[in-house]
Amino acid sequence: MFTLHHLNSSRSQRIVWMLELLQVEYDIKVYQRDAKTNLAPDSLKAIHPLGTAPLLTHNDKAIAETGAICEYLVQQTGNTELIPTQDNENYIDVQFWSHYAEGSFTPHLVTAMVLNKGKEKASPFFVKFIVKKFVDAVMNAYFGMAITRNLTFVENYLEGRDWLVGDSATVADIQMSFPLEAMFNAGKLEQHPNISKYVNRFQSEPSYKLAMAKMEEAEKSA
Ligand SMILES: N[C@@H](CCC(=O)N[C@@H](CS)C(=O)NCC(=O)O)C(=O)O
Repeated sequence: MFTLHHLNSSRSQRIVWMLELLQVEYDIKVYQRDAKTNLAPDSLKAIHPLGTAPLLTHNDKAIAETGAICEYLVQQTGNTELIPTQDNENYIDVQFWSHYAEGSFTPHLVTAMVLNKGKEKASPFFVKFIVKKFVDAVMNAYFGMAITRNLTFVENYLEGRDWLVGDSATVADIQMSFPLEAMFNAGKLEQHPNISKYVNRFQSEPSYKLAMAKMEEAEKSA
């Protein structure tokens, strides 16, 4: 039995989708973010020293990092659809999207989110003014451009495609689903019709709906 250590409103929702696609037995242990800091509780550190989500435990082993968890699940189940074998022509593309999601795409979004939170929270007024000037300058000089460049790349790539690689969901889609859905929910994809259609597509997949329902149920009864 696989146990997913899941933090509310977090990347770990992707592993629930992965587990549903694999049709394996699993349970979800829910952890709540601290209401003030929004950080993970210390109890996650008892599972793995990083204390971040997702974490997967199986056979006395604790695994961190979404990409490594996906690799482990595929290795354990022998599934070759979600991550094709190395001799398959789609192998490198699935690897690309999996690494790109966590290595390049999401860090810019997280940095922008943290900077903007700092801008909102800064006080008193004169400090807020300086922080706003600083954050706006950093966003204009780098992060704003980086986010636009990456969104344009994904938008153009999705032209004429239903899935990122091949004809059905793979780990490429699982990895990209969380940051793209977060942007969609924040109303930031109005100028990106291909990405918006893509988000609607994976959200309407039965496996995705079931995963989100199970996750919400687990969160409610935690
Ligand atoms: N690259 C890691 C990122 C892990 C990560 O930062 N998770 C966030 C949740 S979205 C977290 O645990 N944040 C709470 C904290 O840092 O205290 C992965 O994909 O697993």
